[in-house]
Amino acid sequence: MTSEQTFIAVKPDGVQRGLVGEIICRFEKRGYKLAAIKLVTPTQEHLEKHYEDLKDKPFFKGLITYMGSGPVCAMVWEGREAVKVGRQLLGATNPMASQPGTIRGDYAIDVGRNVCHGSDAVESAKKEIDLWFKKEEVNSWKKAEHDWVY
Ligand code: RTP
Repeated sequence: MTSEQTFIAVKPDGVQRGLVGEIICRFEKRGYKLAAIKLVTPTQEHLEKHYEDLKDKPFFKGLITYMGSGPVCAMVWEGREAVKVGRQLLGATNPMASQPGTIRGDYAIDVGRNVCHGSDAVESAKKEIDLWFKKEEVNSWKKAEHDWVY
């Protein structure tokens, strides 16, 4: 089985609204493995790097200000087709077009406050993981074969 990693972030509005647990739950229940997690308030410089592809968009400045307005829960999730399925779990960028049952389709109505971010390709996932995490913060672990519950 080919396994890959994706970068998923709960944006400041998602953290403020107490949706971190719900979002973790959806990835865990789908069968993905949490490889890294931290709460961080990103600097403007960091966000400009993260969103450098969007620097000419009219919403860029507002996006950077909003993303730096409070803590973001940054995560790395691992498993089969994690990038593609991660985007499916999140739903469409514009929540008005997101299907019910997706995170944005269940919890958002505004494209500028769409609760979460997910890498859009394997290559961008690698770049984003390198930007947000130090190597030693990303855990490589196997699900144990022991019974942990007696
Ligand atoms: P994300 O990076 O957050 O996962 O979003 P995405 O790939 O689905 O979409 P992208 O085009 O990269 O846009 C990044 C974020 O910018 C905000 N946005 N605002 N018209 C607007 O006001 C507008 N369009 C995009 C959204 O928060 C989007 O997630």
